[in-house]
Amino acid sequence: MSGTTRWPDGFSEAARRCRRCVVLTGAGISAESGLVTFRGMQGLWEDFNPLDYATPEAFERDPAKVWNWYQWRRDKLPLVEPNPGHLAIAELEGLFPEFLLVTQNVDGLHQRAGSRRLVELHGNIGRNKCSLCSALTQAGPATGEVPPRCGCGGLLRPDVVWFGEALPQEAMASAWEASRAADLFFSVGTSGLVQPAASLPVAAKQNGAYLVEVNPEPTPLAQMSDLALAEPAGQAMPAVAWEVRRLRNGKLL
Ligand code: BJW
Repeated sequence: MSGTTRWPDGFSEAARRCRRCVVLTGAGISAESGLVTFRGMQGLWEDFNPLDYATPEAFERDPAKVWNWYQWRRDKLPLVEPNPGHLAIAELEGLFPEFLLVTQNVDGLHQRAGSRRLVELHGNIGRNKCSLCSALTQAGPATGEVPPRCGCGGLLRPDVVWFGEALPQEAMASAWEASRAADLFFSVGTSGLVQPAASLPVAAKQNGAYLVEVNPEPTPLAQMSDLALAEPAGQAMPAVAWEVRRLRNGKLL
């Protein structure tokens, strides 16, 4: 969709009337910043088995291997920037009376793009968590011991959610509440395969939201979406923000 393309009437109506907007993002939103996604060709899971890197059992078996993998991913973050997709989502936040960005990403790029009303479902790679006392600390530069230890003696791990672990309770509760109440819901750059995040757009749709999916590849969600934009997020989301701004003409209500 570009600024000159005709948007479906259903979208225009939903965007004009919307009071509560939710955007769910996944790794695809950061692809155009140069961060690889998890699934699909050239995804992280092509080269790294998630069972060896993204489970508590993997960390117990070989903490140094898991720590080094996350350190390798952390080291890339200062080298990348938010892209037009992140920036457009940050702009959407100011165009609706109520707005929540629910991200599965751990890369912090939404915050760097200016998003403030957001919850992180899978944690943040910029923090560490003690595997013994659960104390949280900012991740610092590499030190001698791998992984480093907390003051209590426990091994530090990245503060991210691995398979089989519960999602942060407060973030998940906010995400459910906002999704069920949403009248406009965008699912952007996620394969929709990982639960419970994948159920949020379904809950929104079942509760009457107009559902928009943005993903260049087909996903299970496309079938139930009111509008499926098969485009990269860095192209689609600026066009969405442009159209929403035009339709709402600066009005929040
Ligand atoms: C673009 C693009 C562009 C590319 N523009 N788009 C019910 C049924 C079956 C299984 C389960 C179930 N409930 C729970 C489970 C188990 C499991 C699960 O879902 N497994 C399935 C995979 C089968 N879920 C869990 O274990 C979760 N925990 C849980 O449910 O706990 C219950 C519990 C309760 C109480 C006590 C104890 C437990 C935890 C899930 C944690 C996921 N963690 C990861 C790693 C995070 C840390 C890290 O970064 O390393 O999170 S896995 C990985 O997948 C990461 C992502 O956030 C997540 C989702 O992936 P995402 O973002 O969708 O990325 P991709 O790569 O899949 O897709 C990218 C998309 O972008 C593609 O579609 C592209 O086409 C698209 N794209 N370029 C727009 N330019």
